[in-house]
Amino acid sequence: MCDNNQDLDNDGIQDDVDNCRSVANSDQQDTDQDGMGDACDLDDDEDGVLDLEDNCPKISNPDQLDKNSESVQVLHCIPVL
Ligand SMILES: [Ca+2]
Ligand SMILES: [Ca+2]
Ligand SMILES: [Ca+2]
Ligand SMILES: [Ca+2]
Repeated sequence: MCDNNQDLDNDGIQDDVDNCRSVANSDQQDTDQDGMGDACDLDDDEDGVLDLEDNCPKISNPDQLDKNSESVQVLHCIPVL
């Protein structure tokens, strides 16, 4: 792939290797490694629950069981209110 020096979001990562071309995310963090950076991935952990509703946006927990810390789930993540 040619080096086109294009960087739409000015995060220092060129568009052809940027996993979020229109959102600045210089760390390129991609929790679920699906090729879409966390900054523009609506579901960072790929558990099917969108980040906005996911009580553990970076931990795959489709059952969302530890929401009130009363369940036996041992995920220990802080619920997102
Ligand atoms: Ca960029
Ligand atoms: Ca991702
Ligand atoms: Ca999720
Ligand atoms: Ca989750």
